[in-house]
Amino acid sequence: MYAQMVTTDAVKSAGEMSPEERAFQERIDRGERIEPKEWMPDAYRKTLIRQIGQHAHSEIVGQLPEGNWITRAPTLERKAILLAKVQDEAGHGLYLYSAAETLGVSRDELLEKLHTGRMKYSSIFNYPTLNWADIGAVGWLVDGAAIMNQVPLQKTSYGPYSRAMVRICKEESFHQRQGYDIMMKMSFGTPEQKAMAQDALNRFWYPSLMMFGPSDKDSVHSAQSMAWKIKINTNDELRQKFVDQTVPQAEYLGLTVPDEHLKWNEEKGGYDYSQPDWDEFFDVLAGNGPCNKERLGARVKAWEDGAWFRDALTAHAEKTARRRAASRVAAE
Ligand code: FAQ
Repeated sequence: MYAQMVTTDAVKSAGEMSPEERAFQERIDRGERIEPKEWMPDAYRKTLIRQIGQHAHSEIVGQLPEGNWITRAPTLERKAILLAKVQDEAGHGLYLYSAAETLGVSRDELLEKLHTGRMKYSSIFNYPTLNWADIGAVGWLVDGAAIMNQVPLQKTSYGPYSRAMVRICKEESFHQRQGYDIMMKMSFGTPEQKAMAQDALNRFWYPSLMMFGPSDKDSVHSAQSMAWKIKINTNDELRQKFVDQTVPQAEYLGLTVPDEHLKWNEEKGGYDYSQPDWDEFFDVLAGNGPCNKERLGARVKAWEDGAWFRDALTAHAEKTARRRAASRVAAE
């Protein structure tokens, strides 16, 4: 089973809805934002927790493949840029965990689910970054795919999520540009550098296409999530837009997209392209990608290593509260 049992695939018709559900759906249809303390169907809340939580996890797990390259960036300037980007990802995780918390779930609960494999993070981060060109490819393709997915989410129906997305999207576009800048440097550099850039594109192309999720016919959540405007576009619509945007960028770099069937289709006004290997995608989701164990292991270790710090903060807060209470009693 590759999806969580949050039943969202059967969209209720207006006749099947309770009066509360109908009023809620009408608010969504009018384009109103739903705010934390307002009534919402339980499945809407659960779907948001699932999506926002998974998104938050992706941001913090996504720090790992890039963080690995901070010490090995080729120049001081590249190091400073990469450091800023990796810090931004931590910030995105924090905004998103905070948005999820407004739905009544704690950050600790979400992290516990991540650590025990009950929540997912984006499949892309289970692929390794083997050399510096991969850092370019991650910025260009992975952040590029993330922006394609997230710009529409600025209009998502849940207020805290849509507001978090506004800032995240601004930062993601800096991330995408820094990645493309690395790819330009390498593609217009020595033949060896260009070969590294091509190799990175070859390895990251299909995993980037997988970021948008399974094809529409296999997407279990799309129909209900779109009715609730938790998702604005289908997985295939966004994947197509990403391909159409990225192919000319690859051409500018003089690189070849690793797809022999890639062809401009005048009629549809977009490229025809090959699907990724969906068996590989489901296998990565099942925990069998090249880096799943390493990534999850690193997150669990970070959590365990931080236990003393969380304990110290709690002990300090308790001690301060006790002192305050004692001085209040003494003053009375
Ligand atoms: N990886 O029915 P659908 C980033 C799961 S942020 C893993 O189509 P849905 C920034 C899906 O969760 C990247 N799992 O599901 C960055 C569901 O399983 P569940 C993350 C995937 O929710 C850059 C099942 O398959 N972005 O990269 C994936 O309608 C560089 C059925 O699929 C977001 O999370 C996948 N690729 O659509 C950071 C954006 N695809 O949950 C650092 C918000 C599908 O029932 C460095 N999320 N699944 O167990 C979304 O837009 C949606 O959740 C989708 C999936 C489009 C990802």
